[in-house]
Amino acid sequence: MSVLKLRGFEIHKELLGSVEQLTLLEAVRDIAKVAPVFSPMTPYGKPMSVKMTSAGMFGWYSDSHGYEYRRFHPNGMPWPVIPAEVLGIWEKVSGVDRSPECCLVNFYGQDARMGMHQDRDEASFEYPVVSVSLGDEGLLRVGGTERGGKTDSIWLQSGDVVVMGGEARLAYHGVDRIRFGSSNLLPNSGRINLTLRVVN
Ligand SMILES: O=C(O)CCC(=O)C(=O)O
Ligand SMILES: [Mn+2]
Repeated sequence: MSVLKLRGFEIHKELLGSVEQLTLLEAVRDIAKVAPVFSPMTPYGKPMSVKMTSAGMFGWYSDSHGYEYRRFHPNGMPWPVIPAEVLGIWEKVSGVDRSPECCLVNFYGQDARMGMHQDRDEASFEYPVVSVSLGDEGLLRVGGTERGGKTDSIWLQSGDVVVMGGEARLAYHGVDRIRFGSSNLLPNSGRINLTLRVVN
């Protein structure tokens, strides 16, 4: 376990051991049973390559009208609660005394990627976003607060946790690609990323 800093992004390498990763994976499967993953539409009219669902009071949602947090899954059900194991990670690394209200679950298949963006649909940016990686390695690209500036990249492995707070809270970031099949955690490969957010 070690902590790296990259442009204000705090990367806790190997924070989660293999047993913790398996426990989290089970918890994610339980979330997806109640709140199945779906491909949100971007405001540009193309479905995202990453499949998503959420846990918590709010779930992140996107369609042709834009991005927003919603209280209900598209199937009309409230989102399941954020698993205790996930809240434990937040308590360990977030450095704040408020609980997250959204755990966004991203699933990356072989060709999925996430374009450079800022996380700015939350009411306050004083709370960090905490990101947990499970499964295949993903190439995280991080920049500054202006679109199109200089960037750096780092491979995230299963069990790595990234805290995006302070100067990094509004920094551009994205996932260029994954190394499909690089981890044995998911039987059919792929990458899962959880992001924890204080929404209101
Ligand atoms: O998958 C990742 O590592 C980052 C995900 C992300 O930036 C997001 O969900 O907003
Ligand atoms: Mn993000």
